[in-house]
Amino acid sequence: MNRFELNFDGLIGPSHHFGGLSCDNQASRHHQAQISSPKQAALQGLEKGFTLYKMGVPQAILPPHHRPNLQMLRNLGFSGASDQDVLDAAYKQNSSLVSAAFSASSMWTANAATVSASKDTGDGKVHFTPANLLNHLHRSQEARFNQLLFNKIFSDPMYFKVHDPITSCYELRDEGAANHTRLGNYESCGLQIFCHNPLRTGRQARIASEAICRGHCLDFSKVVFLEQNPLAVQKGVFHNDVIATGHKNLYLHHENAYTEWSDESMGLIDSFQQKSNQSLIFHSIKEEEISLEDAIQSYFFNSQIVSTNTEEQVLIAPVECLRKARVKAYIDSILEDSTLPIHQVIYVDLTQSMKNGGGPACLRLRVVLNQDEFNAMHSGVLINEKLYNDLKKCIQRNYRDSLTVSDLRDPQFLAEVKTIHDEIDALLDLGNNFGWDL
Ligand code: SUG
Repeated sequence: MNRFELNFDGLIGPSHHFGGLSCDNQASRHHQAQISSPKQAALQGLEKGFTLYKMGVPQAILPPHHRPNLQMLRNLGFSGASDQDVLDAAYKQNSSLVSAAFSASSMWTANAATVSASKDTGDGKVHFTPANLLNHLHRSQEARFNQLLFNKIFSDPMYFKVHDPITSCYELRDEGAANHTRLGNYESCGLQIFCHNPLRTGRQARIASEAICRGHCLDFSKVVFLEQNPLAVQKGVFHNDVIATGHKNLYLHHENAYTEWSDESMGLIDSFQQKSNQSLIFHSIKEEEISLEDAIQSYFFNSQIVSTNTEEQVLIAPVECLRKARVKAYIDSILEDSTLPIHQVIYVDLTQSMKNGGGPACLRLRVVLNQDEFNAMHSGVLINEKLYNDLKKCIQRNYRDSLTVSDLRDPQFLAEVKTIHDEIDALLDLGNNFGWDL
């Protein structure tokens, strides 16, 4: 049965703003306190998903998590007779806590979970482990809602296994698929690449990835662990998908992305290729071709590589790549290079998400499914022309054109976002009052 990759894009929520909440993420830091446009952000993200859908790439949507997270603020000791009182009390003390409670960061679904295809798992099920995202307060609140969503969308235990997030402690920090790439065709067991950062400030710990591999019953002889290069991390590579991208048999990465490729890793890659009779392309891009700085500023490596319905491979790159002459020239050279399978490039405008450090690949979670698995999942989240039009109308009608951190205290805004979340959940057919009692 033919398997395919279904991309889940995170719909950008109505409270998208520039909170400066991720200190290790240059873009988040640089755009702190600027005026955002939630409407533009959500339309840009939706347009990207619909563009791929029209090219024959299966696409689905994950809803924005409900904000504000008042439970988190109450847990931090803020109280009041009304929800607005709680927000006001928190804002008076520390506005960044209110910013975190309103964060729309669930849009970056590459961090929602690690997903394993049923061809790769010991029990033949598709496995999901929601990421604990414990490195930053605003992101740590995503784990439970993600688990609820996966349980709802992939509810049939015959095909799917949704795990609890890995225990939330610093040694086990996990940021999901942004640090995991599956290589190989979809009809046999793939090769898994997991990347980690041993520094205390790093977002992914190797032992968390190992725990996920055990939970997903992956074959360790087909798992490669790569350590992020501290130099790259220091320059702003906080997730692996900022410095490498892969699809099927191709892995593009910067020459300075990792500390070293150990003999063990090389041996596993060789043995995978021999045993599976597949050749993988590990394409290393040199510093003089694209510098680390240009890679980070353009987010070239955060491009998605997708297969269309004609089996063509297309690079979905952020428009920021057009502004760096060397990056643009490199992309042109990829299209000319007959040893690489990419035939086309499409530049997408995701400026609003990019200003918080999220490019095309950050906004999507890949799930490889066969037809039976696809038939068993919740179909309300699948993009089609009608859902696209309905979501677009909802965004155009309800989302604000501009938003600042101080707008988050507006009592009108509190009522506004609740209505929008309910409307989106209804469009995705998630059921009455979905997730509000979490
Ligand atoms: O975790 N930015 C996100 C960006 C995540 C990008 N994801 C991947 N590379 N897969 C982060 O740093 C900024 C939010 C703010 O500052 O308001 C933020 O959370």
